[in-house]
Amino acid sequence: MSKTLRLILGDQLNSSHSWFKTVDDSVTYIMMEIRTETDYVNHHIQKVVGIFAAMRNFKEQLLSDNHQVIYFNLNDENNLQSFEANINKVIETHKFTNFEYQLPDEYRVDLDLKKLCESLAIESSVVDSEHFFTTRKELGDFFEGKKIYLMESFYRAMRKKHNVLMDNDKPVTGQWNYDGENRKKLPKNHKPIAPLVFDNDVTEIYNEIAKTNIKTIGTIDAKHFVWPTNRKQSLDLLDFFATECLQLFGSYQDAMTPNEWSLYHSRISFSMNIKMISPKEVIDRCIEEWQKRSNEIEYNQLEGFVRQIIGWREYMRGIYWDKMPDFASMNFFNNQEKLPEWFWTGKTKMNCLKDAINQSLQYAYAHHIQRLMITGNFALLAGIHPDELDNWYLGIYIDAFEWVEITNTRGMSQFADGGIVGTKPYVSSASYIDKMSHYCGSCFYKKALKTGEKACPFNSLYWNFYDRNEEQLGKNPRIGMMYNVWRKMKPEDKTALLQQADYYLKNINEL
Ligand code: FAD
Ligand code: DLZ
Ligand code: SF4
Repeated sequence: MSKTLRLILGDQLNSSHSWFKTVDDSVTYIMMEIRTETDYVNHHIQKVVGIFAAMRNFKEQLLSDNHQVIYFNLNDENNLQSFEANINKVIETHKFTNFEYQLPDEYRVDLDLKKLCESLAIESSVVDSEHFFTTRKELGDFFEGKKIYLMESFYRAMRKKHNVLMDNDKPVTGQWNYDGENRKKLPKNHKPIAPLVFDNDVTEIYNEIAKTNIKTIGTIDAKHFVWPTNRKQSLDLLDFFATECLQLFGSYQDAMTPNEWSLYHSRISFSMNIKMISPKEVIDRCIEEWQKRSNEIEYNQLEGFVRQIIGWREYMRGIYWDKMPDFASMNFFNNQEKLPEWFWTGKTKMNCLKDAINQSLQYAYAHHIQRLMITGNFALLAGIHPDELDNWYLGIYIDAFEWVEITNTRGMSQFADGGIVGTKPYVSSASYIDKMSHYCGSCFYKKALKTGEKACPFNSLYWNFYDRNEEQLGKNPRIGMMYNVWRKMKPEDKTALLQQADYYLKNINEL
């Protein structure tokens, strides 16, 4: 009789997968909490706990649906701590005749599992994870022969192909993209909605991790864990977003303000990335809400959100599979510096960075503009090595998985890919940060000062960045204006800015 073993990874908790449509006595699922996955980077404690909690809940669901499951807890005596070792052992012990797995999202795991299958004496096969709108190859095929991979053209093709917000082959309102309307600062006295958080008691898992020497970062309130750990909570979070946040999502998508960690963002990335819900469910729910309340929810709010999911998210995944493994070592500016120590502690006088880093340590979350225009912006200006940044972003965020982390970090944020993801680097001086946030008013540094003890570091580092990288960027038509300003600046002003930047870079740990 044939006996099949099916692997479910920690980010493959997709209860709608066709694997689970029937209960089959000849099939056993295998899931494992293992050191190769907890240790490939220093993860935030909430990320490890969150994934284990969600994995254990998923296992319970499978069992209650009468599926057979072999589950390795982290500290189980017989846990051999890697996919390969556990699978080999289980196949041998239980005499499985077939091994099956779902396409993993990470290049490293993809290679490992292919290698494992080649070494197995039994039959093996791989199936789709049935989560994304696109296949791994689809974006590469779409842009075949093109040097620039324009997100907007991919996004429009996705809208057409999946008939999202379309009126035959035209966008439903006649306009594809409403990004121009989505860049508002929060009004000074505006109190954003309190985020929906959950109250999961995860002390048992936390204690099990604490018994090991797994290195983690950040803090956790294990009795009241705020992130969704099952499908029901993920759907509740989506519902909360659709009913309470969507109406202001687009407007304040780029806004930042102290001590407000999520504003009108959905915080749905963790649930989606470990596949407790699908991107289709997410956009369908939001479109349904907009259709019900189109007098309250303006179209631009909805379009902005849909674009993030079927545009940016699928685009990043496509870039990942098209450009890996080369992408992981790209370093266009040849940046070599180490991350300042305060990236790990939040102890800096720079208010914007202090807030973004402290909330990341506290919640394992920062929203997009904090990641891009605060931490990412500073790191690029300071010439930090992209490897250091990948480790930081991959570790600290609960939603961080390499396919979407590295493309955002190395690509969008650090321009280390030389312009595959973005057409120009996302850098700014204090003026942009002040335009979009309420950080500068109460900062030790002064946003308007370029030199001197209290000068905002972003100002001199900004010009230093352009000066340092003129060879790589000078001919970029989207940046020409900045170089004109720089070239026209008085030589003594330029020298003062470069000296100030040099001082800050040499004393980066004291900022
Ligand atoms: P919302 O603002 O509510 O947006 C809705 C959804 O759109 C998100 O859940 C996400 O699935 C999708 N989305 C939005 N922007 C992007 C984007 N640029 N790329 C892919 N999907 C997007 N996202 C991750 O999921 N994992 C990561 O590891 C990750 N690392 C990042 C690193 C850097 C340096 C930057 C600049 C961005 C990164 N992002 C990453 C993208 C984005 O910041 C997060 O998806 C978003 O902040 C998640 O919070 P949210 O669910 O509240 O998003
Ligand atoms: C991120 C993570 C962690 C911390 N631990 C595990 C684990 O113990 N077992 C597991 O199956 N998956 C874990 N994951 C998620 C994996 O890293 C993820 O499935 C792969 O990187 C493939 O994307
Ligand atoms: Fe950040 Fe500079 Fe503003 Fe301070 S003054 S909050 S360092 S941008």
